[in-house]
Amino acid sequence: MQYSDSLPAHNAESLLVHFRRVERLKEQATEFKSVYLNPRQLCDLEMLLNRAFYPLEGYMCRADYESVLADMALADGTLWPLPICLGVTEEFAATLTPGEGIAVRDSEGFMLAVLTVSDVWKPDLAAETFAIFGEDGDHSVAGCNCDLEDPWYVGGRVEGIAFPQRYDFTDIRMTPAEVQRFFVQKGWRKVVAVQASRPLHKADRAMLEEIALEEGASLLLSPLLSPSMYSSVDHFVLVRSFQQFADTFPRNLAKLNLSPWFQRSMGPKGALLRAIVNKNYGCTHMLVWDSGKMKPRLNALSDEYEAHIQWLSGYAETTGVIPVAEHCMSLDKATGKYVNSADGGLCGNDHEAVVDLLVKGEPIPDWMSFPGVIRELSRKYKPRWKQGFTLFFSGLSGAGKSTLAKVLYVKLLELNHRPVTLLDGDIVRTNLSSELNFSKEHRNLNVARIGFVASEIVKNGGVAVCAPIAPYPESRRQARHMVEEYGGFIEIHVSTPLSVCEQRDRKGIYAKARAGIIKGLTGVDDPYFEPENPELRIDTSELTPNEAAHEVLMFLSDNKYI
Ligand code: PPS
Repeated sequence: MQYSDSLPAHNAESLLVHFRRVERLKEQATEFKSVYLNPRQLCDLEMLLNRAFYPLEGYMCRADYESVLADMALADGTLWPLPICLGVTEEFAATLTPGEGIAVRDSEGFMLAVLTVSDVWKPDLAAETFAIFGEDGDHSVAGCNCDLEDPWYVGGRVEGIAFPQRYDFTDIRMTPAEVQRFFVQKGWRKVVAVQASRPLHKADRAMLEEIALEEGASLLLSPLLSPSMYSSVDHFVLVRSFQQFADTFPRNLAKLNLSPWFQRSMGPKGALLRAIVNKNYGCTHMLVWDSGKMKPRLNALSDEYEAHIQWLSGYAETTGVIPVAEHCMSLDKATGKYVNSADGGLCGNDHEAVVDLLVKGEPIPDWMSFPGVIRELSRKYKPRWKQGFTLFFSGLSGAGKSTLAKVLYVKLLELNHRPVTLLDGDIVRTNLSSELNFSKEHRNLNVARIGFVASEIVKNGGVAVCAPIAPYPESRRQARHMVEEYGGFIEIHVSTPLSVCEQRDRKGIYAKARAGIIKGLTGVDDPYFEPENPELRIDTSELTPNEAAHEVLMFLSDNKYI
């Protein structure tokens, strides 16, 4: 369906169209097909709409895409290193005709833009990966940032209706035009863009001060977000730590901004795109981190890093952004200050060390970080005795999980350190999973639900005591993964042998299974996969409930949870 012959011109600062046009598009959209964007695609759309991807006026058409892969330039010759494409399913692509409008929506269905289709094609993903990375590319990465295995691409001009809705930190989210205007107002003619995916500390502060001085520039500080973690504590901790870090600079030296740019992990070409984006925010320089440097290392920049900086410098005239390499800073013990250690010595970032000390509950030396940054980080990285944790008992029916869980529930309440919640198999099956049966799929779902509830409890500093059979490793792993984002996960295999469980048979369930009255009982005619690396293994055959509970309490105390 052809919905418009002549598209109105975009305004310079964003791809958002006039409200009269928005009204018209909304009327027409009832007949449009829709695409729903994932969090990464939403970031890309926002970067198109706010013109961080200037001069792009929409998703790349096929000619631009092919030219970008072959020559690192758009079809008109403008330098552009990476594809910015909209990926859709083959099924959806087959329904599209050039000229028609597609409603581009967020996951809730809110229409953010209309895309006028110009091209629809099937990309050769292997060729795309090779063009981006060369030989050793990761084939799971595609330029469309869609989660489709076999995407088709749709290119075309975009008319923006609204920016994606963001509710967090709205006071530090500025568009490229706003940032650039801020620089002009302040008279900042040179600005170094500093993006980082980890909190910054005193060594970083000293390095940035030195770079600013050397270049005669101010700093634009931006935490690098991971779109999928948008709702997690990490996101908030990172941004809040950046706010604290930015506050340590004089006002005329640094500005904090949150942009929808996310780390693409697309090698040198990703860094080149970042240079173009930074130029669109009004920056003149950009700090390029040495991505290989995770741990403290002996001074000397790696050859690979130097080559990367040189390669980027080759494009500085075209992008208008000069890449700046990291400085190696090391602590001068006499003065307690960081100095450039280009002449030798140990350097590296202190973040891991700060986190390590926080988790151990040890004080952070003054020279390492700032009180405000530490305060923010200590909300996430708590010493173990302040973290929430989950006791996750797994074992056969009758193994003693519930008894043990109940004893520990009472003992932990008695200690009164944290709120304690008991998620016994029966409680969960009655209140949370009443519609589930005992198939593999439903058992895994049941255990995943337990993991989710436990992670919410742990997130808020509580203790969850769980006691499902949990016969399958995949859902136990999933539960661990969910909980460990926020605190401790202690897996306890209650390894009482089947013969003992069957002998106890308090519920008469084994007798029924042997008589064929119930089917699929774990241990009888349904599998139990033993945990390979549980924190504890307890066989209750020879232990009283109190003795077994004591073993768990000893573990908790040895590991500083209590
Ligand atoms: S699972 O596998 O983790 O989802 O199981 P769970 O939620 O812990 O539920 C186990 C309790 O349900 C009763 N029951 C069965 N267990 C295993 N297999 C079959 N087929 C079955 N049918 C009912 C059983 O009494 C379990 O309770 P516990 O406390 O473990 O004895």
